[in-house]
Amino acid sequence: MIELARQHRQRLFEAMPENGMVVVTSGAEVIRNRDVEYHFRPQSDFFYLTGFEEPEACLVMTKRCDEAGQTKTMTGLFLRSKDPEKETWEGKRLGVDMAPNRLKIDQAWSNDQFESVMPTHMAGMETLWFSFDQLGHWLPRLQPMIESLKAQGRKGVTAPSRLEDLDHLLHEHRLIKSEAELAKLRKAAQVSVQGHLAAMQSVVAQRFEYQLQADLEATFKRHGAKREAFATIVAAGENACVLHYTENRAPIGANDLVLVDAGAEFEGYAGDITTTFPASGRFNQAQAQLYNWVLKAQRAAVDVIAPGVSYFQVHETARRVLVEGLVDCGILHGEVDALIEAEAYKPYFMHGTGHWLGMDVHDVGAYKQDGQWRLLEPGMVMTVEPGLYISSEDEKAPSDFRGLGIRIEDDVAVTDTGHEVLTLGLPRTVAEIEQWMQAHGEN
Ligand SMILES: [Mn+2]
Repeated sequence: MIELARQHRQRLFEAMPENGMVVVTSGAEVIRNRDVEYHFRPQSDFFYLTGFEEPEACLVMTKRCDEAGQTKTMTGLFLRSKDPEKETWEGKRLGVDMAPNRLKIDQAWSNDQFESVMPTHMAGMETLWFSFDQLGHWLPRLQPMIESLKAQGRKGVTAPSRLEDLDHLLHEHRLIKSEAELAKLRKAAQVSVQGHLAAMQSVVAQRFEYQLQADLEATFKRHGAKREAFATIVAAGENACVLHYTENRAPIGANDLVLVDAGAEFEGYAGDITTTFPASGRFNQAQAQLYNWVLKAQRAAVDVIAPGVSYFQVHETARRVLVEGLVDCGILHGEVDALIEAEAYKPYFMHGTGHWLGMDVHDVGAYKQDGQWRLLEPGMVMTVEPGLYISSEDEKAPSDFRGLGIRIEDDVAVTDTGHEVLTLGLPRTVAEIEQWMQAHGEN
């Protein structure tokens, strides 16, 4: 990741105007309760540009045009100092001396030098770039430095005159994945596949949702994933109608479908898969009928993914098939176009068909440009995850469908000629799932 991060900085330097300074923080540890911290995970922008995982570190990049008209770049890092006592308790720190060599950067300073070192690098800069998601973090730190540089105006010192949101620049880079990044995403996807197979294998009626979660997450770890990419959802029966259900405490009913939405994080990159399968290993008639429509929608949406296709077309394709399915199941009545126009499907399909995927599970990058849904380009990676959710209290829906929640999700990369599904290897059709569960399941 260190070399990859160096390439990412190189690309950012090329895109930055001269006399600009970028600052990016890794973030701080957060207390969970009393003296226990949440497991630390650096901000994705920081990890993308450094490959460094310690908290309380700050990357500084400057691109300066010197008196001779030469462009000079500098990459520096503020980080925690070595501290033998703290390291005994909390783990090793890289430290200032080792950082330049190890991280392939020009300079490193300890965090307590921030106030003294920053102004010398900030002097003469025109633009300061940082994430406007962190205005509250940066403004109080940078304001006194800008003021003190301005106060030295008579000595010829100049202070930055512009603040820019780094997100606009950097997130466009992060949206387009390099071959090395795609390799990590493929690995995250394939580890995620293994986890889902483990959950599917271990489902038995009366087990608890969290027991499937345990099998799935253990499999992620066994394959080298450091953590989950987001909170695992294991939702049995009508719990599947709660889109971000993470409680995972309920027992699984004998006739339930189980919806699992989970992904592994591998070397900073996320997988994101949803599977839906019957606890008994057999779909009943209504479950199979609804499942087949969601699968048809999902496959139709994946099929349209190619360079030049509008992001929205993926959603539109899935939505049309889902509405056809809702009519076929007797849940909606009327003509498909009119039902789409009236958004009659919204109670049953209330989310988008996917999102960008990368270091963040809901990855960065604009979905629209100049008010238009953007066109897909090679190197973009997205999820495709249509679903149908029929509330158990929906008295208009035929009773067999009530309480069913079904979503099917794969991770798809846009290639030069079309697309590549990164999450292959799961049984997906009704027949494939039933056969697989009969062969491998604990039922
Ligand atoms: Mn997703």
